[in-house]
Amino acid sequence: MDDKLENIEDIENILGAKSKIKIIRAMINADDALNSIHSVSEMAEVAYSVAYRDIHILKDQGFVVDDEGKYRVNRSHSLYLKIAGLFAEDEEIGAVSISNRQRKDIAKIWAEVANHEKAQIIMHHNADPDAVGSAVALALLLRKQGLSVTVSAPLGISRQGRRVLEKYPFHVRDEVEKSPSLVFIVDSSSSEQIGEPGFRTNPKIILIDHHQRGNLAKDADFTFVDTEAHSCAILVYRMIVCLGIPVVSHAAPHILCGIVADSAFLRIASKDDIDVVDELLNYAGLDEIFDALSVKEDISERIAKLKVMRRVELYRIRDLIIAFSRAGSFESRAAAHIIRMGADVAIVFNVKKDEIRISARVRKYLSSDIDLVKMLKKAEPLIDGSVGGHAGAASANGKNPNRVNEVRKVILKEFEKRANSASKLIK
Ligand SMILES: [Mn+2]
Repeated sequence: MDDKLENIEDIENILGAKSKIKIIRAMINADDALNSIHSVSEMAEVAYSVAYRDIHILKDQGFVVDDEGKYRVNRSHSLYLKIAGLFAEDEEIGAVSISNRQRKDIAKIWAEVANHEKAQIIMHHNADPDAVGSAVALALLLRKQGLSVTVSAPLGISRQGRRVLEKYPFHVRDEVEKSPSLVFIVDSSSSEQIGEPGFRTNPKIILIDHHQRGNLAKDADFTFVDTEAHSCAILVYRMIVCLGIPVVSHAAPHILCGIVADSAFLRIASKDDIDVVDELLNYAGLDEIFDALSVKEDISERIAKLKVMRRVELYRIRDLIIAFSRAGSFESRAAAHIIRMGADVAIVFNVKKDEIRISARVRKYLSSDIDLVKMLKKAEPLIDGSVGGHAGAASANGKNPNRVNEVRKVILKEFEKRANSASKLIK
């Protein structure tokens, strides 16, 4: 056993899958070890030393010694082998580049997954194609690993999301499991977005998301969050590719729907998005995906948008046009619509009896300059709620709907400070 181990197969042959579980656990727990391991041979050395030290434990676990004195175990590839594979690859895996930090996040998540037989996946309110696509692709991935999986949208699915599910059918429930042991939350940053699931158990929570970190990132046991990613679906794709689990051909349409929808039909796609789309187009046609994502606006949505336009109140600060309005529904689409009509910033309030939702958008070229999440955070205490989203498209949900005028003032003040100039109401 003095020979230098050269690859994963060698490690497997000599140590067997069970010891790898221990090795990976040890590696995951020892931050330094994990961060310093860059190559297969380095990993093999760690594996070798752990195995050597723990031979008696390995024997207890059912390992057998063969004629040549090598330790073997009658067990085929396990999930841990997949995790081990994570650290055996170069920086680039397939069409995705992934940092050591992210590999470690994925490894931790999958080491936890291995402790469970069931998983519950939850999407945010009015789930969009990225939430749906991420949840379904993740469900397929977990099922491939032998878990029984429930996907739920407790606060409803958007029309576009429903259309994706019609075209690429997958059973999504309204209700969440009451006693799950493992819960995945996808494409959401704050607990307001998923409602109160009312679990009777205290499940392990895993968050996969691409929004700025909110309270869910703090509360989750494990996170895989990349705020640079344009979609959550591409994060699920990275997991699939990194783990080498053969599910891409089935998950491809759902992942594509998420990437295409969240990149505004590829208009704001990154090179990473394009590379992954290119790869996934081996399994589904782009015309098919565009068709799955195209929904005609229904009459209630068109009326809502037109009413929002009627209620617009405009302010000007230097060359910036800021529009405030109110909507009874579709507030985020209404805000996007106001931007298309010519405003630089649109903030739409949906004021209910004991709840308020705020949706904010900024013109694309300004989003590197204006951070709407930071702006809305100033209003957080006024609405007794929380803010989520991205610099260019953010939203807030709160329990106090009575201080809309103050919220508007606070937001205008922020813009005035920034521009060093006062706002003027445009009549
Ligand atoms: Mn998304």
